[in-house]
Amino acid sequence: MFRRILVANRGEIALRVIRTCREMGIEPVAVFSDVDRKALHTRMAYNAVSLGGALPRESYLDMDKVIAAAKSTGCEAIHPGYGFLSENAEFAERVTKEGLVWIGPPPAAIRGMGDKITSRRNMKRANVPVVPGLTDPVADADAALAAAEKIGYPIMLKAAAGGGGKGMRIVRSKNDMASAFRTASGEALSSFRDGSMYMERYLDEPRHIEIQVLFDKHGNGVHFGERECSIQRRHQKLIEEAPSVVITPELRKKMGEIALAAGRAVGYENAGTVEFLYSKGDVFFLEMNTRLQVEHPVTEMVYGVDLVREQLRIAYGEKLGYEQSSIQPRGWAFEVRINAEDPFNNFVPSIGTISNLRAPGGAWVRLDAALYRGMEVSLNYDPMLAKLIVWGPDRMSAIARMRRALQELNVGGVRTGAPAALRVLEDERFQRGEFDTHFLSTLDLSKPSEGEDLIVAAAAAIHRHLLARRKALGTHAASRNAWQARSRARHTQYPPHRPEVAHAKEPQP
Ligand code: MV4
Repeated sequence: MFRRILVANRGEIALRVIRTCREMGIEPVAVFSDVDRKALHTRMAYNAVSLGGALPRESYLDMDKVIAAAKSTGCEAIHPGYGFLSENAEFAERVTKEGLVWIGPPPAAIRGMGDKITSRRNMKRANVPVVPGLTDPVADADAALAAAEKIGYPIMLKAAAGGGGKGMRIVRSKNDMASAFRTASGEALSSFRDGSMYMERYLDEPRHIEIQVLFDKHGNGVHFGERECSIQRRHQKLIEEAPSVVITPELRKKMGEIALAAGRAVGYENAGTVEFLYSKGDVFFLEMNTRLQVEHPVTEMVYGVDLVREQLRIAYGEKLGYEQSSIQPRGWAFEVRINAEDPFNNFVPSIGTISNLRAPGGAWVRLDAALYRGMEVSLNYDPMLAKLIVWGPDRMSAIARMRRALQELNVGGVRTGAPAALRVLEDERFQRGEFDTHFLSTLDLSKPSEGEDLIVAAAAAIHRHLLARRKALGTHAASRNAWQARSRARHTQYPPHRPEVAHAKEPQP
């Protein structure tokens, strides 16, 4: 197995990968930007390399810096996490060219699924059911009007270089086509430097369901069932669950086979997710995400698998070593994304300094977070602070556990979207499984309920008290930190010495 790998990411996913590395006896090396100097992932790693710069493009997105950090610390491989460079085929190629192992799919597979027109063509060729529509781009509004006559309204216009909801427009009649085409294509050009558009029939009130797949380097592939991701706002998922209430064992088998066919069509290796739209019992291939996803923990809870461990084993060249027949779901899991935002103020971002964290606990409760007291929550990075994941033997017990865990969770210093998730979980329609991708818009989040107001008020009071206390204890705290730093130096779990590294900077305590 690898001796040392670079984790080219930050926050909760960097910490999550580092944790599995340490459990496998692999030395994880972290990288950090200037604003992440004190971040938890730099402290839990074997070594930490400063990339310099504050913004992602100056640090986590800088291929040269990331590769230099890996080579200068003697890493053998790079795990990209999600986001940043995780679906960048050019970076994957660079990593391999530099003699390092890319812990992810081959660049050709990333490209094959990156362009949505190419992926639709690949899928049709592989007899994978795609949403009814065209597999050729529509050149202009006139071509779109002509094509729409064949497909039938309502239409979904999509950017070929888009994905995740970017560059999409619903067109309900031909009168709207010209302006919709111009706007969508313009947005795609400015966002992706590619204005190519394609067209599908719009599926109303769909559910967003995805299948987790794993392929090793020896032609073996398995799927780990579905994740229900329909509870989302503006294409940002809020609550994910596994399994899905609408997926029968027969449909799970069918979707799993479709997902594996999709991966094979592009020579896939490592972990990936095939996204489907579910509408009235039918499923249609949407797109494939060529990375480990934020919501992978709900699959881990229900199938008892460590997906990062499997990624590392596959990248190292090991065979999966198990058959599809041995993969069976057990119980139910939910994940709630804890974002720094105000759900009662149109989810406006919330910035501030983390003053405290009360983490929920108890059986089958997992908090994937990289928060620490004093952490600055800014607009520089993704607003997701943490992921709260729970398991239960059935859906209602998992819902009860998630509601209890959310009520226990307290993050001081910023507002979070947790109250919105609680509103979803206590909604009887949701509990009956009656929801689709529009569900969140049916909730009245205009104001907190009396109880929620109290929670928000209490959190603000705790925050004020802690800030005042820290100010009063200022001098004492400074000396305590120095003592902690000295004691940590004595008790670090790794050999006391650290390899001299060209530009590694010790993360400040
Ligand atoms: C669709 C669709 C309905 N019909 N395509 C959203 C993100 C990207 N993965 C593709 N998505 C969709 N594509 C057709 N032909 C519905 C979605 C969709 C969605 C659309 C609008 C608002 C929220 C949504 C959430 C999930 C999926």
